[in-house]
Amino acid sequence: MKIGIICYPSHGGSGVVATELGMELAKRGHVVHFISYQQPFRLDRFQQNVFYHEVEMLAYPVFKYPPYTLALINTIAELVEREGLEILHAHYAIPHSFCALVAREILGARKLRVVTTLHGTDITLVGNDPSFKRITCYCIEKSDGVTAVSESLRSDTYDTFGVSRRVATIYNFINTRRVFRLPGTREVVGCPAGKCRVLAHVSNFRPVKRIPDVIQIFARVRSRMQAKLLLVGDGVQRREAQELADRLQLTEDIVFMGTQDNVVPILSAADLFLLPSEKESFGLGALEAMACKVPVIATRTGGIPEVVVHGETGYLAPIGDVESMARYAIELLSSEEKLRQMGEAARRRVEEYFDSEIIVPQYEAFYEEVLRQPRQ
Ligand code: GMT
Repeated sequence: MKIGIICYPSHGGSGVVATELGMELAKRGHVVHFISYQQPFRLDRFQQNVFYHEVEMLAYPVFKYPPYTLALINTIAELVEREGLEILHAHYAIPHSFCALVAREILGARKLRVVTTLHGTDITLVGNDPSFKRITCYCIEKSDGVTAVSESLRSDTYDTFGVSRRVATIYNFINTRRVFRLPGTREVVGCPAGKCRVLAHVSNFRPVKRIPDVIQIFARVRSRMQAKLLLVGDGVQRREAQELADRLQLTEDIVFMGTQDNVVPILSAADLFLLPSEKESFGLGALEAMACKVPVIATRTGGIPEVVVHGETGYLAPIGDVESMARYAIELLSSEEKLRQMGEAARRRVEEYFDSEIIVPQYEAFYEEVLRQPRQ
């Protein structure tokens, strides 16, 4: 198949999933064209069947807001015509799905099919906002195929938009042959195994991630044992997080690592992963940690319970219940055997349910089904 993938290029779950999917599809012989304003950071362009097209935009003083979406529509339309694309796969409804649909309309391309993957905040925050709700609803109704990354997001989509069309759940995935716990990265962190525990959190530091809760949980753990917290990512809550770390006199023990392209060496140094989010349609960071044999302590929200099994691959607690999450963390970090068992169970769960070998064929089957159906 000839597939166009439209995604965000920056550090964020939807862009990562889109990029990994495109590269896996290319390995399976499909021709994949990525379209974005910047090269997706995980994209390896030196690969057969992989192409990248940057959206070019005229900067003109009359534009108060640069009309990126129009330039994106134009790029998509040109590419569909030039390369004979059969599928446009938009990751994140706003604006990607809408742009794909308009490009198709401009071309009058009868055979072209538009698939939209909903990732989370495009439904629960952005799409739900009155300023985008009608357009998001239109995208869901008019796409030829719609997928959501968890059952929870699928049901949120029905509840929020009252749509009657089919939304398929296709979970996020990891290539477990490439992502696994690396030896020897603990030394880099300066926290010797057996003497000091390492906790990690990876996110975009937005309010939904509840970064202050991450720090409060860590503060309780640190009052009971030698430990370090690795905070990977950047965003609006970073300053607040730094101030809280200073106030709690944890500056020495919390490492702000900033945005990182490759989180595997960092996760490989960790004993425990924290994800106390307010909303989380899936929690790709938790899945990456589990692939590195790191148990997860998270909130019982959105799609997290579909990923993390309470008592088996980690622990779940209500949103904001810092005390319970800290109690679970202390209990787990106090037992080498329990940590090892849960880490192994976490890895097994990723291999059994979320491996690219299981999930990517589901996308291929979905494309084939959509190509067979009459246009929406
Ligand atoms: O919130 C983020 O981390 C970014 C956001 C995105 O679109 O890049 O993540 C959403 O999509 C990820 C990939 O499908 C999911 O793993 C995240 O759970 C989801 N974030 C939220 O629902 C808040």
